Amino acid sequence: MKEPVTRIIAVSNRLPIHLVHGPDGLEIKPGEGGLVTALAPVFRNRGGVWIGWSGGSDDDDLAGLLEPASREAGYRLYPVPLSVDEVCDYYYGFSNEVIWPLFHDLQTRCNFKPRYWQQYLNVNRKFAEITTKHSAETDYIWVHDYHLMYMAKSLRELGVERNTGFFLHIPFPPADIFMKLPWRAHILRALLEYELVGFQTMRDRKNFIQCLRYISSDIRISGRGSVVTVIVGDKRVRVGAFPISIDYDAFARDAESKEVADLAWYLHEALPNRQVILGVDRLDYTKGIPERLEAFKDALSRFPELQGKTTLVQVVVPSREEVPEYQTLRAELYRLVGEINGQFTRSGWVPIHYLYRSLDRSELLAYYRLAEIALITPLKDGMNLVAKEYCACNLEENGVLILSEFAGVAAHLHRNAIMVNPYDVEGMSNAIREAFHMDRTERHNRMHKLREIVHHRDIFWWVNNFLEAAIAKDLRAFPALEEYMPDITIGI
Ligand code: ADQ
Repeated sequence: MKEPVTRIIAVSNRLPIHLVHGPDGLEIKPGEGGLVTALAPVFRNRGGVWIGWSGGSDDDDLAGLLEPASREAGYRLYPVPLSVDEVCDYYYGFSNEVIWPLFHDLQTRCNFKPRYWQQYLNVNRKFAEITTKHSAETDYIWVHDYHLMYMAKSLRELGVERNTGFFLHIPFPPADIFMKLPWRAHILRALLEYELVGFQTMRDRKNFIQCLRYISSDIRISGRGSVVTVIVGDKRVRVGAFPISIDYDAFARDAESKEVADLAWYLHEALPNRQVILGVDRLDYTKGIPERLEAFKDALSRFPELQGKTTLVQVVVPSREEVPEYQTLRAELYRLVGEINGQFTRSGWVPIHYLYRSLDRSELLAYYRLAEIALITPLKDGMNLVAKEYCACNLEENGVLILSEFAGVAAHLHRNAIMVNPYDVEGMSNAIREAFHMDRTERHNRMHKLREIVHHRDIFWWVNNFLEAAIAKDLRAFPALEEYMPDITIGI
């Protein structure tokens, strides 16, 4: 019989920090992205530990820098040092040139280099070794995302006994796409070494189970509902759908603050008598940004009543800028924005406001609050937290959500959003027109229901659901830091 779990250890590719070169050398900033946004409120002050790569080179001296970051974060941070070769082949190579495009159904973008796979195995083993060093048998090891699918198997190979769970933040592809992966059986068998494997949606879970049938005919499934037990030969793993969410109350409360309200008013005053259409994405080819710009262009051409009456504010957060494909995308976006603005701008009206930078929280929330329409059209997305954040911040309940059918979040929000196929430019353009003309009552009814759904299933609901399935405990079982772990330290 195993000891009861007393502490949670999160393991992810990146620590929830961001290293930047400032005038006085390296500085630390809080990280961005879905995983950080999702887990930070959960770990803060609960004695948690987070293990991951700092994002820097293996000889950075991080001890002095991580100390204050750790204090501020409210949980311990243990870095995994990675060499330049490891970053190249495990992170840029296997994770971002193989798994990322394949799992987003874009297999023609994959680069299946054998040396990437070898480095993926090496780095997963390194993560396993560092996790072993900083954990005990009573800890629950919660591994995040596609960079570390092999980690439970690495722990086993090291002969280490730990209770492990895995959550995949991106989609799991259908079998006919997944089976193109040269190392498909290795990945599937590695995932079977976790005690619990979580996906964003039931569709992802179904795809995973379907793939397992390709490697074994001896499969049994027991149980019903969102978490089932899958028995493959002598392996037994629990597999579930856990749609990730946001800290709804924090978003709604902050959106209500005077600072955000004033900023929202000021930003909208600069765009008088116009409906603001908002797009917010990381720079990534899966987010469907060029297709969205084409749709806006099509809408301006076919529905001239939108000219002068709508402004598309497209925010793009720089991401993976060292990768040539992302540089190409960035150039394409500049070209498209220039082309559309060049064609339609007239005195007093510029159709697209393009912001290529990370916004601070108040500014992001102000845009969420002021936008009459949110245009969220990824080609494929594990969940998409921006859609949920927009709803939480839409305090006036007058916003319309236009949403891609291929975002995980569509499973919950499809009834009250306007659903689109992100590959269908004319369909998206029609949706923009429909949103523009939607009357006040319908906007209110739809947004009210959307907000209820997001509120009901927030980030705490998500964590509790995962932990219930993993260790039959919820967050209340992990007391605030002051109660049982008074020293906040950073270990290297
Ligand atoms: P991402 O692909 O990063 O995450 P998403 O879910 O949209 O996608 O999260 C982006 C996060 O970045 C949001 O929380 C948002 O607030 C923040 N952000 C966006 N623009 C910003 C800006 N300009 N300035 C500051 N912050 C900004 C991956 C998967 C998703 C999955 C998440 C969580 O690809 O499908 O939803 O993990 O599991």
